[in-house]
Amino acid sequence: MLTASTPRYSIDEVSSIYRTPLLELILRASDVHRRHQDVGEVQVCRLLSIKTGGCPEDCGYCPQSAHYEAPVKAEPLMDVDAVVAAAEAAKSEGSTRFCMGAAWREVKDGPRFERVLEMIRRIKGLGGLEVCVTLGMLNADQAQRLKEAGLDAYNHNLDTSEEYYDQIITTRTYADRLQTLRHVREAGVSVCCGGILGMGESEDDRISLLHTLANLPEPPESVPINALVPVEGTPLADQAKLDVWSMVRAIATARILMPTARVRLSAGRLSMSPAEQALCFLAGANSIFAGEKLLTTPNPDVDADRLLFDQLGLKPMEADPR
Ligand code: SAM
Ligand code: DTB
Ligand code: SF4
Repeated sequence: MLTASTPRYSIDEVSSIYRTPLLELILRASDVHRRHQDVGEVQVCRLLSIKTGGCPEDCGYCPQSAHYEAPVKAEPLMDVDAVVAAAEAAKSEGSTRFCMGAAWREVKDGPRFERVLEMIRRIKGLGGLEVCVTLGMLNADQAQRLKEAGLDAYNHNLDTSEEYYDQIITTRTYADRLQTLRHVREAGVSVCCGGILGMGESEDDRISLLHTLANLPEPPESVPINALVPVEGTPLADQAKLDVWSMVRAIATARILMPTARVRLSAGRLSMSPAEQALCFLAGANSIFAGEKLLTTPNPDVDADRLLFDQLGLKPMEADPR
């Protein structure tokens, strides 16, 4: 069983929300947002790649896959002190969530996993930061150990629809992804799960992804919506740029389907104007990644985002682990 036994939403319902005339869709999403959350608050999150490149998976979008010749230098797992220093810097710049990513297919028990657990304990010890990691597939015991170390959230994206998945990734299945999400949920760690738009998928694929996310046994607390960042050397390097309306539609639909979630306007902001980003916030996005780098690709710097927040009258959200 992939999703809840009684789906919360039918595919027709999701499709009709997604295909609502755009301005009406934004107004509806904005209304849902206002009824469930403070629309003036946006969470500021910081990403750090703690282990970069050389990944055995073949995700067609990813510059960290060892299958492609992208301009990313492979680096071993970072030292705990360096990661804690980066978390302290993120906190002093105003982030309230720190997300560490590793280019692993799955977590393997042993000294490297122990090191990640130590990173989590030390960063939680700083106070004021939600801690999230994204390490690939996990078993139930590993999810439990992450919880015990103090982890707040685990990011594991479904990325696209089940129907389109094998066009993008062949080294794992959709069912593998769903199994890890189950382990995370069962360990009591909050779920961060979303996808990427602009990989050549159809509108029906986007609707199907949103339908799956909203029908998970419990909806994710955090839903990152990424626009593909095309990277030279990867199979998706020459994809046409995503139109902003699709991004706005996906964000608005996610907001209507998952009213209490953080919907994160994730990768791709560097190619969006301030006005386009404002439309995404209006459609219900209430979280961003800040700082000049995502994992390996560039992102707007902290000053650009401060200016954007000032212009739009947004304020950064306090930490609230969920
Ligand atoms: N290896 C782990 C995994 O795949 O679950 C964790 C790190 S992986 C880089 C985290 C997420 O980054 C992916 O699931 C994908 O959604 C996103 N991502 C990677 N490359 C991207 C790109 N070029 N553009 C947009 N999002 C990307
Ligand atoms: C997510 O959905 N987006 C982030 C985070 N979760 C880990 C990653 C975006 C990566 C973009 C490509 C890169 O910088 O390597
Ligand atoms: Fe590896 Fe994650 Fe990149 Fe896929 S998205 S190649 S699993 S780092």
